[in-house]
Amino acid sequence: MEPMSLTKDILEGSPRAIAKGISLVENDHPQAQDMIRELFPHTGNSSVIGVTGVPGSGKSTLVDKLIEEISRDEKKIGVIAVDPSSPFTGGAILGDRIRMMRHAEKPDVFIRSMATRGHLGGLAKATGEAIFILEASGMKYILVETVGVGQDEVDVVKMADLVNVALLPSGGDDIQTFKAGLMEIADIYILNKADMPSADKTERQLQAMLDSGPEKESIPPVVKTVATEGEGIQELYLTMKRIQDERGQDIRIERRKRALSWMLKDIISEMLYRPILSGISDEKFDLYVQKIYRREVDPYTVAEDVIRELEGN
Ligand SMILES: Nc1nc2c(ncn2[C@@H]2O[C@H](COP(=O)(O)OP(=O)(O)OP(=O)(O)O)[C@@H](O)[C@H]2O)c(=O)[nH]1
Ligand SMILES: [Mg+2]
Repeated sequence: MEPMSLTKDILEGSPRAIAKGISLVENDHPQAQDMIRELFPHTGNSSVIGVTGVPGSGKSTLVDKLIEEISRDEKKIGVIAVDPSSPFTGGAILGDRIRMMRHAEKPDVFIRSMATRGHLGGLAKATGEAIFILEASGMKYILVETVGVGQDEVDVVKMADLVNVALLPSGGDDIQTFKAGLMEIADIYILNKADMPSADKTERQLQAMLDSGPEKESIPPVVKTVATEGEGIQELYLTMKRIQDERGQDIRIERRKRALSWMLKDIISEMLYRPILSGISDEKFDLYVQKIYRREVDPYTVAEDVIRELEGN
């Protein structure tokens, strides 16, 4: 079979084709599956860097500055901002997040936002596919920004080879990661907004927390940054490289396999789910919900009925 011309254009690094490919993935377009199939042999060779953290901790500003820093070494950089709030916008987002878009003018930097909602097959699958597209297009570094609230978002960042957790100074006694459940996944802590007066206090709290934390092979380093000024960004980049060098291949392989296993589960459930969902009309579905709501029937019985009916067909 002739490869799709879209696939060929993605492999050649055409930004238009990359954007189109990610749209296919976003919209669960039937063509997406063939495209990913064809791209797949060309994937798996980039460095995928996650940047997560509580809302407003400066993730987008950090990514913006990291693009600048990394592009000194390596020109081809892809960025995926997984955005929980905005519906899919084709990469145009308002406010501070738009700042990093200035890099989108550069021929070898590709930036794209993806909405977290509305993926039939789950967020891990959609993001994983977008990463495949960027890898196949020859991006050597792929940055994935995602807000660290909610299990889905946390799972996405766990697909990265290296996870940065951004924190900001807090006046209070608590460290935000406790709440967000990001403790276990950080390879590097970025204490951003180090220009704020409470930064030193937060740094001490964080260090104390890390020192008293559960036994770990290595305690994640803490890098202080003022992202708006670009302060600490070079150190952050060097720390990322150092960790990746020190670790060797084993951890990377383990992470890659874990990401693939999530994707595979998503893909299997989507393949099972799609015919079932398309087999029920919206009206019928609403009717079921009504019945469940009135306690005429429980949701398990309905689910079994639906599946049995489809199997009968
Ligand atoms: N004072 C100070 N402000 C900063 C710093 N870094 C980012 N900001 C500001 O903090 C605000 C939030 O920054 P973003 O980069 O949008 O944060 P974010 O984590 O991407 O936000 P969400 O994607 O909405 O969760 C913006 O107004 C930035 O200008 C910093 O180092 N110091
Ligand atoms: Mg952001």
